[in-house]
Amino acid sequence: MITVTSGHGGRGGLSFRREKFIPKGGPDGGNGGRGGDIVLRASLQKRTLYDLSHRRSFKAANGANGSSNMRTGRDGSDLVIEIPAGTMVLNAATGELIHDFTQNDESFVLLRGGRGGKGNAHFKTATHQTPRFSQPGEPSQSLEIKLVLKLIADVGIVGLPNAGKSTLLAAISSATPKIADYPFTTLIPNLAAVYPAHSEPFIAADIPGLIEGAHSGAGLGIQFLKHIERTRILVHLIDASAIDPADPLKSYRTIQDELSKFNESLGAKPRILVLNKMDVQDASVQADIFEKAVSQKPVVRISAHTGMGIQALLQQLAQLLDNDGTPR
Ligand SMILES: Nc1nc2c(ncn2[C@@H]2O[C@H](COP(=O)(O)OP(=O)(O)OP(=O)(O)O)[C@@H](O)[C@H]2O)c(=O)[nH]1
Ligand SMILES: [Mg+2]
Repeated sequence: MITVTSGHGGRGGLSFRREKFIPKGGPDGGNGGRGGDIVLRASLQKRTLYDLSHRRSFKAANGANGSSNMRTGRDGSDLVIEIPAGTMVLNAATGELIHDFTQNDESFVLLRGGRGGKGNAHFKTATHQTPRFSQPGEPSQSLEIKLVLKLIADVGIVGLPNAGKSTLLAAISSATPKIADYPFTTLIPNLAAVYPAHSEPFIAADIPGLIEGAHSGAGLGIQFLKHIERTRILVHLIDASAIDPADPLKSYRTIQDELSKFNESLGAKPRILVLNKMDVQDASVQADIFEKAVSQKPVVRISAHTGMGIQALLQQLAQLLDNDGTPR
């Protein structure tokens, strides 16, 4: 839980002109400055809420008071708190959802700073030449919030059963998921940290195999589509050795359809198409046929088994996460 507080407005100035030869100068108190806002901003540079876990409170600057000579007080600067896209902001007291950050660079003003008070110059009228009062600034506001990261992983590995998803996870991390040559080996998502050579580490999730009708509950069902929703980008893994030359896009379409039928944003999630099992004889022939038929580019070829193409895939993933890591 974090407490955030906006800045209060500065008080209006209370002052009268005092100059030689002008014995009765008019009121010249300037207005107070505006208090700073509390702004939350979804940033690509943030992948976890870890930094925020060390601090319990955040406060924006107050507006400065107005002063003599019609000087307006300085505005308090806004406090911008950076969070990862995919963060939900909840009211800690009521549990109510205040804002759901779905886009990078999205900003949301959580609390407005108080307006500055008017200086006494503002209150001068024809009948009231010497106002001996000024307005206080608006007070600051405080709120207790809870930040929840909806994402379970940066990269979700999806595909038909047996495509080699768990083998890929094992190849890119130190995880040791169960791997077997029958479908539905993986029953719950496996998560693991991946450390690419020259970029930020990320979390990958090996999602249980999807089959046709998953969006309406077939196979291991809808639960896993929900997991996929909580990843930033996807690796769509296809077993190249199983591509049917007569209908090369069949398995690709099956997964693609399931994702879009579950919901539109899932269908539109950034993804990399990966052909696996390139070590198998004739896989490259099938891969060529597939690549000709599919419009989505690029298509990365790997063998999770031998490690072929894995480094190139990791670089592509790191790049996509850096450039387009939108959660939906
Ligand atoms: N030849 C070859 N076999 C592979 C490769 N990757 C995976 N396999 C084999 O394919 C089979 C399925 O691999 P898994 O990693 O369990 O597949 P999965 O996609 O996790 O399957 P589910 O969890 O059942 O959805 C296993 O027998 C693996 O050894 C590869 O690059 N080349
Ligand atoms: Mg598996």
